[in-house]
Amino acid sequence: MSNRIVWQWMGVLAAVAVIVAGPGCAGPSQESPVAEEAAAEGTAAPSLVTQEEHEATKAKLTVQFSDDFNQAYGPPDQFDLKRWTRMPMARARIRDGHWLLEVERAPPPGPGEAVLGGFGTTGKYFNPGLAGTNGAEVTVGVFSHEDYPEEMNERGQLVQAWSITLGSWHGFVGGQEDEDRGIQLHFDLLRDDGLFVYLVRGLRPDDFDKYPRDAFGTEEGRNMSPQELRVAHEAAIATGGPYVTVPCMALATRVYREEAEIKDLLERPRRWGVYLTDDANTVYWTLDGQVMDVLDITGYFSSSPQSVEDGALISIMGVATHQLNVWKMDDLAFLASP
Ligand SMILES: [Ca+2]
Repeated sequence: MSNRIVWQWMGVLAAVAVIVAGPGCAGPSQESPVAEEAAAEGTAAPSLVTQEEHEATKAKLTVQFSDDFNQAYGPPDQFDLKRWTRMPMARARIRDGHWLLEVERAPPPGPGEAVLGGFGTTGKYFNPGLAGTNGAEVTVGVFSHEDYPEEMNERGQLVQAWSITLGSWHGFVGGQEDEDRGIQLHFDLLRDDGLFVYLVRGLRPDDFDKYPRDAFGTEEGRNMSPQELRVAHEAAIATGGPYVTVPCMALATRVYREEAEIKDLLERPRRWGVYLTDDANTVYWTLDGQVMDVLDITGYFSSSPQSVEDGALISIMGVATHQLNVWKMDDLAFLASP
């Protein structure tokens, strides 16, 4: 493993601390602070992406990478380690035409210390400079883990989190170098609390002056209980727009509280997508092809063009607290405008 990946892994651990402490609740956010600023300066705000625009654009994209996982890779790796770089703790297998991402820790079974792992593309994808439109889609099926006594469950504990990150490094958003750039779609399932879906980007120093902030990473936050941190996080989300939640800049947050809607999202295969369009000035995510949240991020990638001059790395990661954690995925595709 290169020093660079080790260093990045330290950043990942910071992200996990946030996930385990538990984020808060909110409805969908579609604020666009950059657009607001542009309006204030008297210039036209870039138009955001409609469902019709997404479908028309997507129809013209070319597939740069795809895998339906119908072909097993065989021993010793059991996975395509030419196109993928394995990160610590992670294993992959192909079973019944699906990609199983496994992250495991030592016994005993049941909820305990959070473990994380995943795979990042060995090479870069998408257009140079993220020009035009670039996106990734993958179907995520049912998450599974080992059996354990039910009484080990605790309210608010992390059940599982999954992420897809498009950026200049391998791993989660959080703890990168100043010049790194990346965006991430991830969801966290907290027991008896809800499913939280976040669209985030890397933090920039001036974000702290521009946006509301929760208590993660603050001096006062260091003395807070997990519950107090959670209340502060919910207050930041309740502002309805982007907010700083160290180590991320949260652009949009959706929270699903009802058991039926959580099951509907996690207990049958759903297709999660994340796109950059308008030369990476706009980011959005899709669920089963439907546009969910669209944000203007003008200036974010263009302030470090060298970070994505050859395209971006794509990482798919899982975090969970069981002994053996398995995410079942299928039909991965990376798309780019010609
Ligand atoms: Ca398949």
